[in-house]
Amino acid sequence: MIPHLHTAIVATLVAAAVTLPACKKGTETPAAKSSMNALAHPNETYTVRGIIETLPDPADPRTQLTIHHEHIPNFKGKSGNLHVNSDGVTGMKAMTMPFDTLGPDVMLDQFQVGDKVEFVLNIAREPTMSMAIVKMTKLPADTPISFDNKPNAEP
Ligand SMILES: [Cu+2]
Repeated sequence: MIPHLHTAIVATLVAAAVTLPACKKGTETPAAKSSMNALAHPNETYTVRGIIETLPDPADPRTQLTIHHEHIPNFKGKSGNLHVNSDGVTGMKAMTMPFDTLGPDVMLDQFQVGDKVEFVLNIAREPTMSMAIVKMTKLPADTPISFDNKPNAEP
């Protein structure tokens, strides 16, 4: 066996041994497995505020929940280290993004487009980066929401 290939296989087996036993074994695709990890075995959890931009239309499977979220200054990247953008801003900048994995406690029929919300975002990095919203609450309409990024935020 090629030595470095052997090392890679051993590393994979070790990683599998570390990450698999706590989770249900099944026939999920890697993406589904990863989403399950975001729900049940997150590496990180962030509390984030934002404004709902779109909600899924049950009649159109292409539609989804998207939220314009505030800056998440302590967001970690795929490596598990604090993400630093090319301009030096840390974390995940304010942006609009889709969220297609929701925990059972998130009832989208309780929300409308334009609602200000606070949500709990779980992140899993194994086997691939994935995220899930596990809790979401509506904020009062006069809650200040800012999409400014904080250049010198303490993570
Ligand atoms: Cu984002």
